[in-house]
Amino acid sequence: MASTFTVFFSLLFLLSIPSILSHPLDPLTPLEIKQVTKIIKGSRAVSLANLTFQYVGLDEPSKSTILSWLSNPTKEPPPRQAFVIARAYEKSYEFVVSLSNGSIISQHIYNGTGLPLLNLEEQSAANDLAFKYPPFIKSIKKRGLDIKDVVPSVFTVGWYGEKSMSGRVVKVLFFYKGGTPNVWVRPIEGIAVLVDLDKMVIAKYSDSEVVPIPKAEGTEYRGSKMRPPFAAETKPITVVQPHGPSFKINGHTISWADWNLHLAFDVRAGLVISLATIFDSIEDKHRQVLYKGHVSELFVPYMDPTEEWYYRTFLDAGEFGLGLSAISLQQHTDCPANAIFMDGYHANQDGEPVKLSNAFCVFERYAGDIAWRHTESAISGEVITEVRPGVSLVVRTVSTIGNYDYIMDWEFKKSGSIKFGVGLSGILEAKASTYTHKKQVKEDNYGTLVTKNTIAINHDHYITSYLDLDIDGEKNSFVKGKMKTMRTNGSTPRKSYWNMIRELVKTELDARIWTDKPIELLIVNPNKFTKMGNQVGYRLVPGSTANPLLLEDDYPQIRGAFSNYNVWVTLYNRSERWAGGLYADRSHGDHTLFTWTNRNRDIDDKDIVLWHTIGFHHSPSQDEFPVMPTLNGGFELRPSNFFESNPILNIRPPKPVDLPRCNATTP
Ligand SMILES: *[C@@H]1O[C@H](CO)[C@@H](O)[C@H](O)[C@H]1NC(C)=O
Ligand SMILES: *[C@@H]1O[C@H](CO)[C@@H](O)[C@H](O)[C@H]1NC(C)=O
Ligand SMILES: *[C@@H]1O[C@H](CO)[C@@H](O)[C@H](O)[C@H]1NC(C)=O
Ligand SMILES: *[C@@H]1O[C@H](CO)[C@@H](O)[C@H](O)[C@H]1NC(C)=O
Ligand SMILES: *[C@@H]1O[C@H](CO)[C@@H](O)[C@H](O)[C@H]1NC(C)=O
Ligand SMILES: *[C@@H]1O[C@H](CO)[C@@H](O)[C@H](O)[C@H]1NC(C)=O
Ligand SMILES: [Cu+2]
Repeated sequence: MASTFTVFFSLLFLLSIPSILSHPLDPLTPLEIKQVTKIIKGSRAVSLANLTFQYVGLDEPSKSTILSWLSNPTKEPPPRQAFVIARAYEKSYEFVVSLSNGSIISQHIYNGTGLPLLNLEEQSAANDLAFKYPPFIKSIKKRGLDIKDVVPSVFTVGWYGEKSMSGRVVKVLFFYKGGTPNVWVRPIEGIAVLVDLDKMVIAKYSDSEVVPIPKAEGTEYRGSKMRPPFAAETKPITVVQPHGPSFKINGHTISWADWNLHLAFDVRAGLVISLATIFDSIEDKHRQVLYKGHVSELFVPYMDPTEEWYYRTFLDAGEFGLGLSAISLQQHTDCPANAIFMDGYHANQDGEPVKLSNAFCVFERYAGDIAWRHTESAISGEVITEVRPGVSLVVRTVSTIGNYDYIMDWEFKKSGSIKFGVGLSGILEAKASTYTHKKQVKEDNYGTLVTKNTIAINHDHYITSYLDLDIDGEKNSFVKGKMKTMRTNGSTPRKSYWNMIRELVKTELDARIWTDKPIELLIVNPNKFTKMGNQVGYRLVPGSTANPLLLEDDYPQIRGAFSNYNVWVTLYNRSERWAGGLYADRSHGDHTLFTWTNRNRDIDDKDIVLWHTIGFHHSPSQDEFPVMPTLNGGFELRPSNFFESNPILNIRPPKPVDLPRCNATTP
């Protein structure tokens, strides 16, 4: 048996040889996922029958290994390894597996607080349980509902101070279809099933109250079902690139204009950008900017403290996975006509590879924007006008986590800027109520009556990004520039002006910042200066800020303590990537960005990581019902004395091209 297995494995190994040509940061291929599963199941480390895979992904080579390989990419890439979290016998097992020789490099049981990502199969199994459970069937009958129209959904339950882990449990809540696909605004209030995921049994059932379900009428959003009056229409519009795109994709590496970067799919982070470098024509070399960037966590606490609502305080990336929740993008709608798509793979509960087609799209964005311009009319006798169109490269992914849709864009500009944009859309999470008009509401109802019997509950979205900037190398520093009001001494008619007071931030605790005051934040290379003597760096232009409003000792805020500030800088540590902890489900907040920084490590002239949170306090409005127009936010990483001068000064003016003309004619 064992030898048969070895032979089979060696065969697999030989078959995987093409992957040796791949980039060391490429995500695991389907064949590699299969190999990982074979190795773990073959090890007899844990009984095969009970093992479920919760996370399977690349175990990245160390930064120094990657950088040394990059300096000579023709040499053999470092050995491929996978990191796995599996559940068996109600314990979380961590494995590091070598794909180059089939051995298990390390294996241990994680016995700390918090639980791994949920997989799709167990969510689906948990959803099914109630439908064979007589008390539930009775509850549905009692409400006069048709069980065929009942739609279940898994909700993670957070942590509320329990000392011991009371099991890997989730709540299954129910919604009603009956005449509309918009189930999220038709909750069956009062019924909740507590499911133990490891045992896959109902641990507790409750039917506490009967609230009429909001009507289906007015909740439809499918175009095919819409009836007049329609909103004003505009004529067709598209982007045409008759000569094809200007980017080149080689495996997972993309080059466009002066940029070079690597894209990977991760079941937890979704899209991971690595090794973004920009070619500097003056220095005549590719310069390092972003070693790695991805969304680290997405914290969404709801503000209704009642029975079946208080626990809705999600850590979406760590509980449901932004990659696992990513959807297949569609051309012309999710992404423009000129987009190119890339697939992603994840392991299912049994460790089998599952393909997600069109997980990302890559496209050049031209929306009539201007990269730079000037009209000079001060010189008599001539008018000079110079304009360069703003074309950028966008990599997009969309994650739909239950009711909400998050559109996430990484945009690279020729000027050296990197922008991250997030768009919030989808369906508001709503509670059924007996109210049909605001004037009936006497007590606190925790949200907005968006239509009859439907209260969309107040909540927050905190989207925290991991930004390992390595500006011209790993050793960087963090500089905080305070804009200070200065009073003049009376020798000028002006009474005041502002001055920039820059200070080097030496430790992690001093690097926790709120960007709600005038402030300039720079990641610089302290060992590199421009010819003018300015420190070479990148500036964070922050996104929408939202100060947390929960008390610091409230349990969701302890778990989501990485939102206590919207900027943090930490010393690089390979295992500190997930702002809410590697084990986010039911976490106790003891492994977060907040706890790591309490070590107050030295961050000056070190390999450092910038963390930035885009926050939204969301008090819903009727305009967002029954589906929400996209709410956008984002931040920019912008060169700051990185180049000697404007890097796109010498971009050539666009030539008149033989594109089909879009002639503006008066109708
Ligand atoms: C493990 O799997 C075996 C065989 O399927 C089953 O009988 C047993 O109940 C499982 N144990 C646990 C703890 O799930
Ligand atoms: C297998 O390869 C890994 C690298 O992936 C290495 O660390 C380990 O020592 C190797 N083990 C054996 C038994 O060759
Ligand atoms: C957890 O693991 C550590 C080290 O592996 C061990 O020292 C400790 O006793 C364990 N704790 C529990 C509660 O099992
Ligand atoms: C006031 O400030 C100006 C400009 O900095 C300086 O030249 C001048 O000497 C100052 N005068 C006094 C009275 O301090
Ligand atoms: C890296 O981070 C982990 C998790 O926070 C921690 O246990 C470990 O001590 C850190 N390593 C160093 C060298 O600080
Ligand atoms: C647009 O205008 C150009 C020149 O003004 C003309 O040659 C072309 O036929 C027009 N195209 C359309 C679709 O009207
Ligand atoms: Cu919202």
